[in-house]
Amino acid sequence: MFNKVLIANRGEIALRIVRACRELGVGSVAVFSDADASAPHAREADEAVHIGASPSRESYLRADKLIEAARRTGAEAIHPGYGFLSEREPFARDVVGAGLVFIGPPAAAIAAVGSKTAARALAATANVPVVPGTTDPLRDATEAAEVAERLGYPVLLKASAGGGGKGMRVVRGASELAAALESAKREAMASFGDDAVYVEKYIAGPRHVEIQVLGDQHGTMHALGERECSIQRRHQKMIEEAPSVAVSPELRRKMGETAVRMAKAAGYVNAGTCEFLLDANGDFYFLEMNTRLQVEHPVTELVAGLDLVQWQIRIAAGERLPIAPLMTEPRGWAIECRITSEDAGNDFLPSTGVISFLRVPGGPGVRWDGGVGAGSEIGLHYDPLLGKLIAWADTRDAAIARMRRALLELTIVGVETSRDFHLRVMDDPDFQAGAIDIQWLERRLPSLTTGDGTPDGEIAVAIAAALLAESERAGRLAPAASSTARGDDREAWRIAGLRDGLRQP
Ligand code: MV4
Repeated sequence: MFNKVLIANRGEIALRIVRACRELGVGSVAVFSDADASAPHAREADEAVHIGASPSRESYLRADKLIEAARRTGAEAIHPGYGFLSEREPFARDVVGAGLVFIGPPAAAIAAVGSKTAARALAATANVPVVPGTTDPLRDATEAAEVAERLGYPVLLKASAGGGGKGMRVVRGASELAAALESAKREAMASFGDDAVYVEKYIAGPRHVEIQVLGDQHGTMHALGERECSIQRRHQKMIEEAPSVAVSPELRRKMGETAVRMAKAAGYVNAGTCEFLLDANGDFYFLEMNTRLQVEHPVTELVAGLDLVQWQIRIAAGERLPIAPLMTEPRGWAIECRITSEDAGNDFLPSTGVISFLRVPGGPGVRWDGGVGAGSEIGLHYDPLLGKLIAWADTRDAAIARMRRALLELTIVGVETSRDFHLRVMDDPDFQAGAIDIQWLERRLPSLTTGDGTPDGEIAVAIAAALLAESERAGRLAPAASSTARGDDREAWRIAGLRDGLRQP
């Protein structure tokens, strides 16, 4: 096992990796930018190295500084987390070139599935179902029309270099095709500097279901069940769960075998994810492979009963996975809500400020993977994820009730957050019935983001009074500085609680 691991990331995922290292008895080295000088991830790690200015390209995206920090501190391996450099083939190669271990797949596996079209072609050779269509770029509108006619409308134009839905166009009939091709090409060129576009049959109203895989360096590869990730907005996932209401044990086995076949074809090692579209008939189609630990990995951990980050580190150190399946059937149900500093009532506008108060939920079956504390300054340098709230219970209904309870306990003062939005989703009849697909959230947004009718001024006064009273009790404020009498203190919390739906009036 390693003596020391450098964590090339920040926020909740850096802290998550620190925790895994500590449980394994492995030392941890955090890195931090100017903006993160007093961030929890840097404080909690055994050591912390300053790597540059606040903008990511001057810090968390600087491969040279990260590798140098590992060398200087004597770390033997680098965990990239997600985002930043985690899926960059050159980074994985440079880490190994510097005599360090990359805690992730081999650079060649990242390359094998890095481009969507390369992954699609590889899938086809591995007998992994892909959406019917082309892989080679369309030469012109005539060829596009021929292929579309053969597939049958509606079809979907996709940018070969694509990602995040850029350069994607639904085409419902021949008359729309030429114009859609032109605009898809234009957008692809503007976004990726490459105007190659190909065409697929359009799958209407599917779910986004992904399979977690885990493989060691000795040829053992396991599937760890699915995650349902259909609740997303503009290609940003907001709520994930495991298992999926749409996946039977039989389908789980089939999708699992398919994902393992795909991963083996890519020469994959470590934790990875195969993304699929699952249609209403139970047919599934490979979309792409993510070659990193994912944000939503905790829901898999809770129903599989294992620690994915610890396994990533153990696999990178050369350990063997058991030959027997790590998970047969998921146990219970897990749901994750991404808590972001975004104002759902205002088109999810990023909100900035200092977190003046943070109450983290607890109790049975509740997990908070956070990256901020009271005093944290939330700016615009990094993505707005403050933390992830994960609830586990025996059944889906009980997990929803538990998530609702935990969301009510979660109190963040100082920035707007997505908490209330998540509460509304938990209370939504469609969500409760599991009747969701990839378009559900955007269809439903108007009713999920309207105000709750409680005057903001009253809430602010109640929370401020309660905070003041808490400070006073903690001795941070002299009683004279607080105008809050004992009785008002309880009253303030009562008003704050009413707004939260914690108590009946
Ligand atoms: C599709 C599709 C329907 N039919 N392909 C969106 C981003 C890219 N990764 C793949 N995407 C889609 N491909 C066919 N043939 C619908 C989507 C899609 C989507 C997929 C997964 C999660 C969210 C989505 C939101 C909109 C569209």
